[in-house]
Amino acid sequence: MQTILIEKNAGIGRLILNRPHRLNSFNETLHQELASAFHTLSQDSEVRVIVITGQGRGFCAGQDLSESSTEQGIPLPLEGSLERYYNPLIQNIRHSAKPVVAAVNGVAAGAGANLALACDVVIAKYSAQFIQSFCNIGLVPDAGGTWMLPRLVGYAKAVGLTLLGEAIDALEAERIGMIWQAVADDQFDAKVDALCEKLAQRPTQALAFTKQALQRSSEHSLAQQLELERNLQYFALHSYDFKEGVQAFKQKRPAVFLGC
Ligand code: T3D
Repeated sequence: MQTILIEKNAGIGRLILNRPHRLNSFNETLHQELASAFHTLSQDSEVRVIVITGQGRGFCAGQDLSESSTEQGIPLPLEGSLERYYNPLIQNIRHSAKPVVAAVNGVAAGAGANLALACDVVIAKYSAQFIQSFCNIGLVPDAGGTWMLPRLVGYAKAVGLTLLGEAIDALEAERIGMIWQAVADDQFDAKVDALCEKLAQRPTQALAFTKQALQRSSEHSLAQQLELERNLQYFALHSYDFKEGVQAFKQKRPAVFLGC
């Protein structure tokens, strides 16, 4: 792979966007390689958590604006890039049976910001910034931003962020509920590792059901949601990890979950 580094260790699959000279913005190759690498880690039974992060000082600056120009220098929309790349990627992250962590090491702009927000847990360096920069170049937020933002931060903040296109830092993003946690730059790597190690040892199947339940809740009535919880719990109650969890509780020892 030219634009993605893949690391795998102790149940953690790490995808590192690797175009640091362009702040890891998406060109055709990165789109293709990220889709393929995400699929590979999703299918790998040894991987129980997937982490997406960036190489260098940026997380991801959205679509690469330098590569999509006509001879006249007018930006050419990547024909079909939403259908071909962004939309399936966001769906695959949301529906992944594994927890997906965005480790936001630096600026996340445009579709790069919304890539992070599509992940289940977002942890960011204090120095990282989130920018809904679409309006700064005459575009509409995409990659799921208009769906996720109002759900995360409410309409007032979502509309302010997307109409003004201003940067907010990680502490502010945490304060308004847009991300899970902001951490000091010098503690970032250790905190990301600790978070991922913990997630990799959780009951993976129950976590997948939990994601499913939370994501369906906004389109459900209470009655529908109660029924969904009951159905998912039926499967969880028959899992190895439930038996192990209860046994470990009774024996006063830490549970060793296998994710099944
Ligand atoms: O159909 C479709 O394709 C539609 C899909 C759209 C999806 C989108 O994501 S649209 C939004 C695209 N992204 C942006 O508009 C963000 C553009 N970048 C910026 O606004 C700024 O670079 C940042 C705020 C992200 C960071 O600013 P700063 O000052 O920290 O860094 P910089 O100096 O601007 O950037 C460093 C380098 O990265 C620079 O290259 P250079 O001058 O050192 O050779 C810059 O040109 C390059 N870079 C940054 N973002 C992009 C980029 N190159 C190409 N595309 C970028 N998006």
